[in-house]
Amino acid sequence: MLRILDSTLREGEQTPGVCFDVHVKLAIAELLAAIGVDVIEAGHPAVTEEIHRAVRVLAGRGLAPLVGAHARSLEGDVEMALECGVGFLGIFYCVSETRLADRATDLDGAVARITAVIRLAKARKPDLVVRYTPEDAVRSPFENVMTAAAAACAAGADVISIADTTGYMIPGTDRSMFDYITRLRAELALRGFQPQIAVHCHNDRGLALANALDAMRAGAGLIDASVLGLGERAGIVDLGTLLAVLASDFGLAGRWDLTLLPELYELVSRYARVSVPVNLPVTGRNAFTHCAGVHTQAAVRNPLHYQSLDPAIVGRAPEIALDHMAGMASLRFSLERIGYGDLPDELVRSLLKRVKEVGESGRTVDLDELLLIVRAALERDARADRVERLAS
Ligand code: HCA
Ligand code: CU
Repeated sequence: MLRILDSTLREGEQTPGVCFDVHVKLAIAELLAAIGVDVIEAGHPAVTEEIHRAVRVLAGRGLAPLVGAHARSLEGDVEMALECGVGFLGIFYCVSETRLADRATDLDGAVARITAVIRLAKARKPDLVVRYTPEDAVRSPFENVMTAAAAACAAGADVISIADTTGYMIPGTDRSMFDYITRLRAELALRGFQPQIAVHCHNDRGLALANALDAMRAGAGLIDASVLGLGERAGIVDLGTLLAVLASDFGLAGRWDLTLLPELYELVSRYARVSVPVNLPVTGRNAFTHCAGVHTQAAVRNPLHYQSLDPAIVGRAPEIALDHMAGMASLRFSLERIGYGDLPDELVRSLLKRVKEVGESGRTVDLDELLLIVRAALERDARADRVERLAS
């Protein structure tokens, strides 16, 4: 069964300037649990005391998802994570020659360290789910990744995560995540190991989601994501988009409560002080808003003309924007929504002119402002009528 790991509280907190208070982390974790993610990566306890405390609080909360800690391949980090009472532990260590040389070690040294901490963790808590991530796996020599991954499995790791740490992979090329995971699984199986494969895709080239889906197609069973795609540099896979695509296009409708996504995004956006881009798929303000006259005319009849994703899956509805692109259809649609569905054509045309003028100043007219425009026009007409009557 496909599982989702949310890393908003770990990778997401690596966004410059982002730091959530413990009570905010708790609220985020509760929403993630209600949505139905499988693992919440709560933080790296060795980084600060506050993170240590937050991981402990979250792990002790009895949430349905597994609560996980991130740890370097150091006994001290692992001890600290275990102290927090987590059910999931992610350890990482690089395996590329240049990175190993930087650390004054070699592959044997890396393997010794990785296996020692995995054995320690498993000995202390046998039911702990342990993930080993060869950092920057996809740019490291494949044989090194294999050696470290196989050794990690032999030491008791349950999950091997393939990290595209720099967002390097491109579907359909010789840097394909599908090919990578397929080969990794086959070679691990030849050595007698069938761990769960996770994937952690960075978005430096805007391809994180495409690569994650590619990995899934090759049999990866755990996908990392974060709210707003928060994370180092361009971040990772956006959770909302991932879940909406899985629900609507991969037969997983009903698996998650996606109607809670807007609330989750508002919460994270507010406390991360990172706004939700208006054009972010699924949760962005404009994600289901039709604008140009030609589009709205068709969309008013049938939203599917210009929509392939159903907004109802996240509890939203199609919307119509009124700006300089507006046409009679979009205006009539909006007038109906404010109780003025029966105005004569001539008046609607003059309202449209006014709406377009406002639009030209670079604004959209929302329904509240439309009401003001209608009232002003009706008063103007009433005044004109009075003047005419007085004159006759
Ligand atoms: C990091 C790097 C990491 C680790 C992923 C993992 C990456 O911030 O430590 O441990 O699974 O992208 O490689 O996020
Ligand atoms: Cu990362």
